[in-house]
Amino acid sequence: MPIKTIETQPFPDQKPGTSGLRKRVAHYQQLHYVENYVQSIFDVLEGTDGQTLVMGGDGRFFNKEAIQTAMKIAAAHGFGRVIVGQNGLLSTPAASHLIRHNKAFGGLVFSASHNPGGPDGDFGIKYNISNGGPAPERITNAVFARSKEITSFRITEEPDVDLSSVGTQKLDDMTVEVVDPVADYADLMQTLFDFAALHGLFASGFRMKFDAMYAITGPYAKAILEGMLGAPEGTVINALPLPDFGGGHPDPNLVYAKDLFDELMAPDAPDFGAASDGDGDRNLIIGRNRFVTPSDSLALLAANAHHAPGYAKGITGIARSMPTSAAADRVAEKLGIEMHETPTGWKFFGNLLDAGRVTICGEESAGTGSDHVREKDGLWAVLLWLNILAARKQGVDEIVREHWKTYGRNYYTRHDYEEIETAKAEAVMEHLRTQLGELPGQNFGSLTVAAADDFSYLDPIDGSLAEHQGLRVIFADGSRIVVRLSGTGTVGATLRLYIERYVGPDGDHDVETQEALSELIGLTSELTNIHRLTGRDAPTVIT
Ligand code: VG1
Ligand code: CO
Repeated sequence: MPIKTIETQPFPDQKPGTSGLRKRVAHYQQLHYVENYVQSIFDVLEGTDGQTLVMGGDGRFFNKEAIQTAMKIAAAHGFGRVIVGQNGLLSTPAASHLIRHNKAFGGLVFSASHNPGGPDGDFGIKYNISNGGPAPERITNAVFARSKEITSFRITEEPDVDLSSVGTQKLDDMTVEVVDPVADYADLMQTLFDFAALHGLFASGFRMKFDAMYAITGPYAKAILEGMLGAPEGTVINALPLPDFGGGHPDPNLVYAKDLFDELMAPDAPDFGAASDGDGDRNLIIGRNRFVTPSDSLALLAANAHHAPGYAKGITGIARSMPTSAAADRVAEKLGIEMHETPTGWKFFGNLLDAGRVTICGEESAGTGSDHVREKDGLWAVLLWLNILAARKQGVDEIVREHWKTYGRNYYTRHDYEEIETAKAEAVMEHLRTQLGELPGQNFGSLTVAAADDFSYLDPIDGSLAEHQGLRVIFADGSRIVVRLSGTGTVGATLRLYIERYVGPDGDHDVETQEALSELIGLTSELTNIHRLTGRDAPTVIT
């Protein structure tokens, strides 16, 4: 079939955010919106002729249509092969693995992650490079620039590819390989974890609940936990991926996974609870009567990774996003390994992982991962936790408490103010930004400001500079307030306030989190003037 060149008008708003280009579905459904964006990505890549691309998404509404369009543009652009998950499905970490495993040129991930799906929900497209990780800003900036001047795209007129069964087909000269989305990923997990020990754990009566939130991790969790590890059927709940995630919000936090939380806090609770997000890269970890904050989870996984065969030799370093609590820093210090503080978003970890400078990375937003892929990985974190529980023969609560007794506890919370008018959100940022210079040295109650700045990051590997990555107020006792604007929302602006206080090994580790942070929370309101400037009297989400 002929390849057609079709004229188009540029869109002004195809600027990728923290993790790809996310917009309302209706926005993506505009004529040529997908075509323009995909063509703009391909236009800035060099040497794509005959190369392999991986494609797959979290199964949300519009996944099927967008993937067909992208394959047709890839064929017209001269790619030699597309590896695509059956029915267009791949979790984000599985996509990352397939890119690496097949030495692909890159990949397209169709997802808006934790954002709601369905016709009124969100959609997203993200380009990943050959290391399996999200494209760095050098590429995303070039894509945005290209999208503002694009005048045509090229597309084959072949009919849609049948993605319903595994096998190889042709789309013009391009080979399309439809693969089982789970198989290679499950193989990778077996190289990292002691599956025999995990099998033994479940055989001994260990009870677990995994909430897949009607999103992509369902098939992965079913196959691995119930299929390979012998967990009883029903361990994985809400396992069938639905285009609208069952009408829910596939964000595994205490608000949207409240039922799971309540179950784990009940008297007859299972031993372990976990959940993942829309595209399978986030994780929520709750032990019986013990919620583990993602920042603590990062520190705990780093401190205990050696219990899993894949990390038995130890880890080389840890990286965390700047707003993530400093709990992991104490582990790195004790292990005598490198610690890196990067801007928010997994794309900043790629260089450090590629260079072997760090093994484990994490973010306060429930993302943890390692050098096995170049994305955060929800199920990986769950399996590492299980491996640690099996090896240490202790419960989550006991392990967390011992950790605090050794390293101290970083009380931590995030307050989100969602969908605020952009101008108002910017006014809050500006209000705090103008005070940064005069804050150091000032006292507020028991707190003294040690430093205040607008975070910037100089990548130690490629020397690139990322500026304006969040406002920080750091206190003499290690407490911190961080304020930044979200880069994944699709409507208005979301302000995130991150609040942290450190209590040493001998301090009180049993205070309720909001209570432990109340002085800092009050001070954050004062310094940002958030209530008056936004007209909101409380956050939308507290995690
Ligand atoms: C949020 C999180 C960030 C995460 C990003 C993508 O970004 O804060 O830590 O990397 O989502 O995760 P932002 O800019 O809204 O704060 V996912 O699971 O949505 O791909
Ligand atoms: Co995600």
